[in-house]
Amino acid sequence: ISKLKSAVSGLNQISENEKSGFLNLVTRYLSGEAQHVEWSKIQTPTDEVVVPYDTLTPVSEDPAETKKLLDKLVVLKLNGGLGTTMGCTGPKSVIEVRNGLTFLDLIVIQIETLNKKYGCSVPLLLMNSFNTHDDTLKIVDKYAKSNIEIHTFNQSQYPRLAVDDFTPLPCKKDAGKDGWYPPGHGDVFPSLMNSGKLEALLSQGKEYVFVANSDNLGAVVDLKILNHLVNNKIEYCMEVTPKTLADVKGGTLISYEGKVQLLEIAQVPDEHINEFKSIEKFKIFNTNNLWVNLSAIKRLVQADALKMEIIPNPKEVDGIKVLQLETAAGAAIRFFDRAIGINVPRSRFLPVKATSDLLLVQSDLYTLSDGFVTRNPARTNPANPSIELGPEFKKVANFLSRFKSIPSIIELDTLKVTGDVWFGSGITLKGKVTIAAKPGVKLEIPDGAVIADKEINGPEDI
Ligand code: UPG
Repeated sequence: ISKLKSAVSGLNQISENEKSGFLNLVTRYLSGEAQHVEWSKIQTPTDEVVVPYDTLTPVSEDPAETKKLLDKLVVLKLNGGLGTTMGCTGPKSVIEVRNGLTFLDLIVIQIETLNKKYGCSVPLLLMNSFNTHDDTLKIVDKYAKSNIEIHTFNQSQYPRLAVDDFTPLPCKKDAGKDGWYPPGHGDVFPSLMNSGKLEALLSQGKEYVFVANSDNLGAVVDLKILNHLVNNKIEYCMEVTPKTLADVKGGTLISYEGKVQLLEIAQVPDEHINEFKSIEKFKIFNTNNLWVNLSAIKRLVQADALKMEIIPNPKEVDGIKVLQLETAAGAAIRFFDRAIGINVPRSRFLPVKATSDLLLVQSDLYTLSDGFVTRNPARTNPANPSIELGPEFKKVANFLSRFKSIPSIIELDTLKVTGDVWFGSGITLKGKVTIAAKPGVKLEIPDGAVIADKEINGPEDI
């Protein structure tokens, strides 16, 4: 650590706060401080700890009361991540989701609508990383005339560590941006404080921050939740939702030694992995929609009390094995007083992680109004279709070029597409559909085709 300390002191690209935050994280990691979970002590949280959404008290119909409530709120979107997994350069939030509007456009329109409706002034905060800062600022400029205050701040920038000798990569070689990393969204708490934003918000009378992933289209302000938190003086609330077999990796909430706690798959002993993944014992998972009291954040950051589990993330830069240590915002739940989960409807979790999710939200399964994406009631099946697209569709640009228009999927159950497949316009897909082009052969689905419960391997099958 002392060797590392002197190496880090020479890194003049980062602040003193960043240097000490980084050294603390590495020290904690090296000390092997891990949060071991004793399996037999895990208890299923009661309805008092994970409150069912339907039991929340309805909010007052008086718009003046609603305005009072909203005046306490600030919305923060986690915007440090890039769109690389969807084949895009730049921040993920600038990917166009629907009708030419990006994640960021939709977020701004939603808050503008809220502010107009209730005559309030909920500000939007964007937590950027050094990876997303410049591009985001260019885009935020275009909202200068909107009725919302948009603030941006940067999360920490930490050096990647060379695995062989634990030297910060930027001390070893000039790897440019690749020498550094943003240390996960758990960094939101110290960064909010170190940027001065936390103090500024508190002095404006703000009390709660609603934190969410910028790619979750379902993460909109919910008055019933905010009202519940204010009335019950809740310091931290995590929105969880019933787990389906597709969500086996997400963290779950448990009661442990009298406290509510996030349990991640990485903390689960091997012999219990299947139990963890099953949807019988662990029925809920973290949406990463988090509501946190601002004064409580200040108290805990000042006391250096937020010691979330460290997630080691190994990578390789120019053939050098490196390690980056990260933390997650959801893991902070156990440090707050009066922390709860709220079990929300699935509609509050609509993430876009891959182009198959884009297909869902661009289709007739959803409609868009005032920035809000709403599910089409014409679909009777409560579950969304399961969609699997081959690697030809992985990048957004390729995905878009392969569909003349997005097919109607209201009655679709499953879709699996492999090979060089191209979709015409006005296509309808129903039931279970598999489309598999033969290797090296282009397969075009003609305009207006209606495909129901079929496997298509060539034009003769359509
Ligand atoms: N992000 C940052 N800074 C970072 C890392 C991520 O701002 O250093 C942002 C990122 O841009 C995105 C959000 O944080 O908006 C979430 O990041 P991501 O890597 O997509 O997290 P996930 O793997 O999706 O996991 C989070 C929670 C998990 C939860 C899941 C729901 O950790 O518990 O189940 O979100 O999608």
